[in-house]
Amino acid sequence: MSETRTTCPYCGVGCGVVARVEAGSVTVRGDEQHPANFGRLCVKGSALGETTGLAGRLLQPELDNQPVSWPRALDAAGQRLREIIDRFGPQAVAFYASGQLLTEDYYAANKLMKGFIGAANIDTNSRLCMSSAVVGYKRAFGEDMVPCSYQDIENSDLVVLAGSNAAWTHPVLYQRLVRARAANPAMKVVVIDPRRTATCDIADLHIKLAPGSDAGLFVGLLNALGAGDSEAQQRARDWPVSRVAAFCELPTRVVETFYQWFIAAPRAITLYTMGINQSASGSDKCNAIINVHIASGKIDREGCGPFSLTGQPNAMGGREVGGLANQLAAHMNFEPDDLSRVARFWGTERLAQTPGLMAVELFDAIARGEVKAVWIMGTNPAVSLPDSHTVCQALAACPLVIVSEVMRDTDTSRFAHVRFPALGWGEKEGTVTNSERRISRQRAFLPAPGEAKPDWWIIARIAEQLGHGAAFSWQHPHEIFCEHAALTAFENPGTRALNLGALAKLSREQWDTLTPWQWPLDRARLQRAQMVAVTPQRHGATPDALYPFILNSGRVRDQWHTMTRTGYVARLMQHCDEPTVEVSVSDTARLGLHDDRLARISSPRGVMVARIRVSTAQRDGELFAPMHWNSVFARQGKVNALVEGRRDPLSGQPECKQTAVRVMPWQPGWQGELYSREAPELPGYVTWWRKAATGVQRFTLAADRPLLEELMNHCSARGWQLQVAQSGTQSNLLAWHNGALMLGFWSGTERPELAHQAISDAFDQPPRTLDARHALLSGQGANERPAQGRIVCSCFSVGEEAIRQAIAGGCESAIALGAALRCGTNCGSCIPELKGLLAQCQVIPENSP
Ligand SMILES: Nc1nc2c(c(=O)[nH]1)N[C@H]1C(S)=C(S)[C@@H](COP(=O)(O)OP(=O)(O)OC[C@H]3O[C@@H](n4cnc5c(=O)[nH]c(N)nc54)[C@H](O)[C@@H]3O)O[C@H]1N2
Ligand SMILES: Nc1nc2c(c(=O)[nH]1)N[C@H]1C(S)=C(S)[C@@H](COP(=O)(O)OP(=O)(O)OC[C@H]3O[C@@H](n4cnc5c(=O)[nH]c(N)nc54)[C@H](O)[C@@H]3O)O[C@H]1N2
Ligand code: SF4
Ligand SMILES: [Mo]
Repeated sequence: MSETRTTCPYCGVGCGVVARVEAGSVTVRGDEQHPANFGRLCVKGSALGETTGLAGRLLQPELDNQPVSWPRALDAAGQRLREIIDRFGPQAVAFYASGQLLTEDYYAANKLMKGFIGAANIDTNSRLCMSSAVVGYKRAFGEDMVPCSYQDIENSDLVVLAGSNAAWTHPVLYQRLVRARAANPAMKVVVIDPRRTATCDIADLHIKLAPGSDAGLFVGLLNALGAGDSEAQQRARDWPVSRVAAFCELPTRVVETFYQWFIAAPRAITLYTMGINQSASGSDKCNAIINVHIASGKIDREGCGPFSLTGQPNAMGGREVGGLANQLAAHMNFEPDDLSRVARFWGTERLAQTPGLMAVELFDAIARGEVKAVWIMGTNPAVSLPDSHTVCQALAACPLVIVSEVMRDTDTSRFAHVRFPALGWGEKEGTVTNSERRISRQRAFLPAPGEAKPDWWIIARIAEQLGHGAAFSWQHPHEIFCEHAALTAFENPGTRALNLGALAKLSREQWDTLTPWQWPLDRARLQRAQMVAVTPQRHGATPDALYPFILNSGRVRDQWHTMTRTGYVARLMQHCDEPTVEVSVSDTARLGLHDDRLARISSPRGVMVARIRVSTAQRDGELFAPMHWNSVFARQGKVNALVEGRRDPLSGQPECKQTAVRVMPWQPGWQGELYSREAPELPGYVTWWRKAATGVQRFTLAADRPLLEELMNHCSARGWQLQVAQSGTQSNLLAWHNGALMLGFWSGTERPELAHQAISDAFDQPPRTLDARHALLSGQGANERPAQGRIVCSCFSVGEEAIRQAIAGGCESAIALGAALRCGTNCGSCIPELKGLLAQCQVIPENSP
C-alpha cells in the first residue's frame, strides 16, 4: 500500500487528491491539506480510481494504423515534418494543444513551435474556453492577471455567477459557496443564466436573461453606478434600466434589484465562465464585468473582484507558458523587446516574429491546404470545435496528422497518420495551475503502461529529429519547470507580474515535494486598472422560419468533455446516459414533442439526435444540449455538428452557446437494447448510444429499418446458437456459444424495460435452468431488484424511485433524504436535484427576487 499526494485532472478548481494503490487497485480521497478543497472532492474526482484501468488505452506508437516501435514512429514523423517544412516553410506546420497538458509539456510544445520550427502556429483548446477572459484582463490590467482567490468568494457580501453552472462544473468551489452562504445569512447570491440550472439552487435572484445579452446588463450597471468621465462611463449613459430590461428581456424590477444589491453590497465578486466567454463579443462582456468592479471600487480587496473561473485543470499554466498563438511565452508578447528577450533566453535565431493561427482559423487553413501538418495533443477537436463536419473534412484531407493521446480510438485519432501513446493521469509528473493562480504538483503513482511516454518527452524527441536536440536535452520534467520559471524571471524587474523566479532554482527533491504555491497578486497593476468602453451586442445567431430555435450547449454533472475517460465509468454514466435536449413546456406542447422520446435537431451545418427532456428551466424558443457525446459514444450525438464557427474578433473564441436550429420529433420504427461481449459493427441506419457497463458492451438503439435479421446473420456466421422470440412489434434474441452468453438484443416500439443487472450478470454466470433462460430472453431476471429509476446521487447510487418513495414516506428535506438514503451526503452535487424532487411540480418563480 502506498499513498501519493497529487492533483485532480479535471476542472480548474484544482483539488488536491490522495491516491492510494493497494493490490493493484486505486482509490482516492480529497487531500485535507490542499487549500483548493481541504479534503473535499466532487463525484468526478471521487471516481478517479475507476478511470485508471487500461481498457481502450493507446499503448504503442502507430504509423498509418500499424503498431510500430518508438524509433520507427519518431523517425517517420520527423521525416514527414522535415519534408513539409523544407518544401512549404514553417508556416505549413501547426500544433493544436490543450489546457489539460501539464505546464512542462506545454512549455516544451510552445518552445519547439515558436522557438525552433519558427512559426507561431500553436494554439490550444483554451481558445474555445477562456481566450476572451484573457483579452478582458489584458485590456483592463495590461497583463493576464486573475485578481481574486477562492477565499474572496467565501468572504463576500454579494456573489454574482454569470454564465456559470458552477454547481456542476466547479462543484467543490460551489460547495464552499454553499457553506459560506449558510454561515452568513446576509450574503446574497445572484445567478445570471438563460436557463434555471442547479446553480440557481442557492440563488436569491436568478436573472433569466435573453441569451447573449449580458453586456447590456453590466453596461447598465455601470450607468447605475453613477457619473464618471471615462469613455466607458459616458457610453454607458445610453443604457438606463428601461433599455436594459428590453434588451435583456427582463422585468424592470429584476434589473433594479440586481443594481441595488450590487451598489449596496460592501463587497461583491463576479464569477464568470462559458456563458460569458463563448460569445462573438465575449471579450467585451468580460470588460463590461471588470468595468463595474473598477467603477465601484469592488476590486483589489477581500471579497471583491472580477473572477474568471478557468475550466481546464491547467488552463492557467497554458497562459503562463504562452500556449496561445497570439502570446509569446511567460506573459510576453510579439513586441520587439520581448522577441529579443525570448530569443536570447532560448538561444535561437528562428523565433517566430508574428502571431500564428487561432483554433478555428487554424482548421480553416488546414481545410484550404495551407497548413499541411498538424500535431494534436491532449484535445479532441473533431468533437469540441464548432462545425465539426468541416473540421473532420479538414483532418481527412490533411497530408500529415499526428495525435498524442492516452486513448486509442477518439473522433480525432481516427484521422491520424501517426499516433503517439501518452502517459495519463497518475502516470506522469509535472505541475498545473488552478483558477486562483495556485501551482500544484501532479505526481505519478502508477507505472508507465505499455510503451506510453510523457508528452514532453515525445516533443523533445521530435525536436531532436528536426535538428534542435540541444535545446531540448532535458532528462526530467523538473528541469523543464525550472527553465520555465527562470524565463518568467529573466530580465523582469517588475515589468511582468508573472514571476516564478522563487521557484527557478528548486532542486529535484524540492520540486518533488513542492506544496501548492500561489503566485502573488500585482497590486500596482490592479490600481492602474482601466475601463474599456463597451457597446452591448446581441449574439450572432439569426433564427428564422426554418431554424426558429436558439440552441445552447454545455456540460452535464458527471461527464468530462468528450468522455474519453468518464464515459467508460458506469458510476458516472448513471446520472445522464444519453444526449438530451431540454425544451420548454410550451414548446413541447406546440411541437408535439414528448418527454423521454427522441428528437432530431438540425442546423444548416448538421444534425443531432437527442432524447427530449421537458423542462421548466428553459425559456421558450430555446434548447439546451450537452457538449459531450461524439462518434465513439453515439451516432449523431455531437452538438458541434450544428454549431457555426462565429467568433469574437479580438479573442478568436467561438460562440458555442447560441446556434439557430430546428427541432422535430422522431418516432423510430423500433427501439432496443443490445448487450454484447464484443461491440458488433452496426449498420449506418441504426442510431445508437454506448452505455458504460462492466465486462460487457451495452448499446441503446433506435432505427426505422429492422435489425434482427442482420444480428442473426452476425451470430450464425460465428456458429453461435440462437434463441429468438418475436411477437407483434417485439423481437428478442439471445446468442450462446459453448454455454456462454455472447449477445442479447431486445426491441419494441418503445424502449424495452429490462432487468439490466440480471442481463450483465448472465454474461458472467449463464443462467442454468431453461426457465431462467426464457426469463432472460424476455428481458427479465429471476430476482432483479425493483427498478431504481434514474440515478440521482452518483456517490451512493441512489435512484429517483427510492427518493420518491422516501418522500412519500415522510422525508421532507434534502437533509432527511440524506439521513434515510445517504443521497447528497458526500459531494453534495445532487442536492439541487433532491430539492427539485421534493418541490416536484411546485415551480420556483423565475426572475423574482
Ligand atoms: N462536469 C463537468 N465539469 C466541468 C467540465 C466538464 O466537461 N464537465 N469542463 C470544465 C471546463 S473546460 C469548463 S470551460 C467549465 C465550464 O463551466 P461552465 O461555464 O459553468 O459550464 P457550461 O455548462 O459550459 O456553461 C455555463 C452556463 O452558461 C449558460 N449560458 C448560455 N448562454 C448564456 C448567456 O448568453 N448568458 C449567460 N449569462 N449564460 C449563458 C448555460 O445555460 C450554462 O448553464 O467547466 C469545467 N468543469
Ligand atoms: N458546443 C460546445 N463546444 C465546446 C464547448 C461548449 O460548451 N459547447 N466547450 C469548449 C471548451 S470550454 C473546452 S475546454 C473544449 C474541451 O474539448 P477537448 O479538449 O477537445 O475535450 P477533451 O475530451 O478534454 O479532450 C482531451 C483529450 O486528451 C486526451 N488526454 C487525456 N490525458 C492526456 C495526456 O496526458 N496527454 C495527451 N496527449 N492526451 C491526453 C483525452 O483522452 C482526450 O481525447 O470543448 C469546447 N467545445
Ligand atoms: S471540483 Fe474539479 S478539481 Fe475538484 S474534484 Fe471535482 S472535478 Fe476535480
Ligand atoms: Mo473549457
